[in-house]
Amino acid sequence: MKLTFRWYGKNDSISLNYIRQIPNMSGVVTALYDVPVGEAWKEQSLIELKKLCNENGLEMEVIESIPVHEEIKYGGPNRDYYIENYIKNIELVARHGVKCICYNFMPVFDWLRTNMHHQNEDGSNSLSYSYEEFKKVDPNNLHLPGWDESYTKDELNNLLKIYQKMSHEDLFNNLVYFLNKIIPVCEKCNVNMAIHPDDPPWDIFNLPRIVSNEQDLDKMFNAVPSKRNGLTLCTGSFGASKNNDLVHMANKYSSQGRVHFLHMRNILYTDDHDSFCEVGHCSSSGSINMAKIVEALVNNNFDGYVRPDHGRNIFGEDGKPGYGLYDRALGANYINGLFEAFEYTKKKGE
Ligand code: DNO
Repeated sequence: MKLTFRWYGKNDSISLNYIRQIPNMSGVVTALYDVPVGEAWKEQSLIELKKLCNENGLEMEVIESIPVHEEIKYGGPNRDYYIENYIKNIELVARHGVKCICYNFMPVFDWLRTNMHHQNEDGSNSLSYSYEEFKKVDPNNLHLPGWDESYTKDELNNLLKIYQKMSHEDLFNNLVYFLNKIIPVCEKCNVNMAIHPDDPPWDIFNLPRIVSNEQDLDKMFNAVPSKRNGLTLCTGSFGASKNNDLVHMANKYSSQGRVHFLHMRNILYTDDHDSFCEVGHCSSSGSINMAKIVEALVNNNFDGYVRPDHGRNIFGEDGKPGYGLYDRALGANYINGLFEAFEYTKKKGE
């Protein structure tokens, strides 16, 4: 595996020099975050970004994300224009050594939480999702921070209206349309596409979601079988649904060579509904057995990228929710420990 760390570019309060000090860190996962969704990226900006990483001893082999324009998702009249731009971006990043692109196909919203600063007993805070709180949220009047992109109220309402007419099947067909155009390009330029699961993995606000569980993944991989069409195995996202068997999924998709990227995050279920709180990365902190997932991946010779996903704010840090330094650094070294132990055991048994 290659250990990486998400870095939000020059505006990130965490310096590359700190990131490189985390043991075994190979590189950062980043993007040109200031380009409007759907537009072609500028080569010069990418070159500068990569130069910054490399000067600090870090690689830039994973992009998270090249966001997918909503017109591609809902099949709007300009989708081919946006797909052409997407292809240009794949070709561009591939020319500069990128091997893996993380993206998602969630309509309108990316990840969703009801509290960005849930107070934990130990004085730390983290992101959480409460079933009760969520019931009170009015999608037409949203004030929930945390998305990579934001809309004006009118834009949001228009988008929500468009999607109300769409079924899961419509959205799925648009995903397949998109993949059929981009995957041949990825094959030519040796780039893996790693779709990020829905977070949380169920429909929200009556919007269809189609990357939530094993059935969804099978359907997508059957429709577009190329191995370039792969997955970001996000333990916290899939894990939020008690119906997802993460160890089975890790085994199955890594044996198929489809896990290109691993996001490691633990959550604690806080009620019998769908509520959860994000916790420290190790298994004893939450509801997910992280060791068994890593064991499954190592047994299937997983050699993709890994990053610690959302951390808590600890040690008095007031970091970007989910993306502070300290807890993710602890998480990174926990990941190092798990992989080292399972890889050692595997080698010994061979
Ligand atoms: C949340 C992230 C997501 C992810 C996108 C990929 O912390 O994992 O925002 O980057 O869904 O497009």
